[in-house]
Amino acid sequence: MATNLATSKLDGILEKATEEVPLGREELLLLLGLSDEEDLSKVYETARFLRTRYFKDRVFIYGFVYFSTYCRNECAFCLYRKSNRSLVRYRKTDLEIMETALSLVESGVHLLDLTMGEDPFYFDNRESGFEHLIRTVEHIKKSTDIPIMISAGVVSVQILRKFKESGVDWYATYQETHNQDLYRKLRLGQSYDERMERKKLAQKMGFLIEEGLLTGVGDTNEDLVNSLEEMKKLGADQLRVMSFVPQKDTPMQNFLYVPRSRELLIIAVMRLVFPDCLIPASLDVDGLNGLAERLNSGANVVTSIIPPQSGLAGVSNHSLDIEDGNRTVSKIIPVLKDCGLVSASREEYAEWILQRH
Ligand code: SAM
Ligand code: MD0
Ligand code: SF4
Repeated sequence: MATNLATSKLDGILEKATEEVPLGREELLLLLGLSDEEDLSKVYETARFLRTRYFKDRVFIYGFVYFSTYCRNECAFCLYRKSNRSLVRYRKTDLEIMETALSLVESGVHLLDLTMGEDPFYFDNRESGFEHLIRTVEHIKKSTDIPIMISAGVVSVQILRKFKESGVDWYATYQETHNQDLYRKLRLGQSYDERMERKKLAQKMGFLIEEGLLTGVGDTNEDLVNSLEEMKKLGADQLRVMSFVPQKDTPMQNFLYVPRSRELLIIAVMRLVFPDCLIPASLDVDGLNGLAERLNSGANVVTSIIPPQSGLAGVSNHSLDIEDGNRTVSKIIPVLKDCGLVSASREEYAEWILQRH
C-alpha cells in the first residue's frame, strides 16, 4: 500500500515534469531521495524523453584544451591547487594551443573549451598577461570559426570584454555549490559573490554561460535543491554536475566516497528542471566507460575530448583515457550509437547557439 502511494506520487511528479510544469521543493527532494532501481529508471526515461523533445537524437561534442596547469588558488578538491608540489605543471605556448585546437576541430568537435588554472603568468601581468591568449583566440576563430568557451577562472571585467571582442561565445565558471558555508570549505579564500557576479556580468555582456556543481563533497539534497533554484534564477545555458574525484596530496584525499549513482540522478533531475539546456556527460570523471550511463541519464553534450600525444591533462582525472586515445571523437561515436544518439552537425550546434542568444 505504502509503495503504491509512493509510486503514484512519483508518477505524478514525472507527469508534471513531462508537461514542463515547474516542480516544487518537496517534489525535487523526493526525486533526489530515490534509490529503488525501478523508480530511478523511470526518472532516467523521462529525462531522455525531454532531451529528445528539444534535441532529438543529436549530441554536441566539446574539445578540451587545458593549456596551463599553474594556479594561484587553493581549492580543497583540486589536484592543481597552488601548494600541491607533487605534480609537474605545464604552460602551453600559443603555437601548441593553436595546433591542439586545430587538430580537435579537424576531429569533429563542435566547440573548444580553453581552460587553465588561475595562472599567475596571466593574472599577475594584468591585461598584458592575456594579450597572447586573446590573439590566439582570434587566430583560431579566423581559421576555423569554431565556437569557443573560456574557462580561465574569475578574470577581470576588462579581460572579459576583450574575450568578447575576440569572438569567445561561452564563459564557464562553476560555483560547485550554492551553500556558502560549503563553498568556503571548497574554494578556500575565494569570494562566492565575486565569482557569481562575474558570471552574471558575462551573461549581460552577451556570453552564454555555464554553471556547475560538484557532488560528493558534503552536499545534501537540500543543498542540491537550492542549487537548482539558484541555477534557475541565473538562467545558465549549460549546467553540469561532476562527481568529486579524490586527489592525492590534497586536503580532501580521504573524503568519504559517494556512489556515482548520485551524479546520474542529478543529471536526470537537471534535465527535468531544465529540459532545453545543455547538460554535459564529462569524460573527465570515469572516462569512456562512464559515458553511456551519463547519456542515458539525460546528458546531451560530451565534454573533455583530449587528443592523445598532446601532453595535455584532464582536471578531475589528469591522465585517465588520454594517451590511449579513448577521449577522442572516433571512440565516442560507437557509444553514442549504442545509446540511440548521433553527433550533431556543426551547423546544428551553431544554430542552437544563435537561437539561445
Ligand atoms: N581554474 C578555473 C576554475 O576553477 O574556474 C578553470 C578550471 S575548471 C575546469 C575546474 C573545474 O573542474 C572545477 O570548477 C571543478 O568543478 C572541477 N574539478 C576540479 N577538481 C575536481 C575533482 N577533484 N573532482 C571533480 N571535479 C573537479
Ligand atoms: C570537462 N575537464 O568538461 C573538463 C572541464 C571546464 N570548463 C570543463 C571540467 O570535464
Ligand atoms: Fe585552481 Fe581551478 Fe583547481 Fe581551483 S579548481 S585550484 S581555481 S585550477
